[in-house]
Amino acid sequence: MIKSRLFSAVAAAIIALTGALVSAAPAGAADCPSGQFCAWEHSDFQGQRANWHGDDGWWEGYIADADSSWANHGIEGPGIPSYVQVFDSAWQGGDMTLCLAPGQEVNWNGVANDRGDSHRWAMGC
Ligand SMILES: [Ca+2]
Ligand SMILES: [Ca+2]
Repeated sequence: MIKSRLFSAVAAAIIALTGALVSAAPAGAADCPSGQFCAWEHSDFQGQRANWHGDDGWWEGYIADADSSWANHGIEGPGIPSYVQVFDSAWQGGDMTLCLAPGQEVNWNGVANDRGDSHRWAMGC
């Protein structure tokens, strides 16, 4: 009887521990849909988010020149452009302020901060 109660307690502890591990989100993972590029108006993936499947030569007013953190959740595969290049001016003009590798998340970048106006998917940086 005592033995079986002890076993139950150990089993319950293991189940609780496993549950905690499964429910914990990956540290620092930005909330950005799979296959998309996301930009936030504030650092640390805060504030309004913009997200795109494809290229955009003219960002919406709320994110243009307001981008402060970024995440590339693009899909990788043969022949698929999975890097993201961000530009200072519309229609992929001006300086490239930032380039993100597939899966890369940038919670702050002083050079690129509040400068983005357009982006495109590319095969590299
Ligand atoms: Ca900003
Ligand atoms: Ca700009």
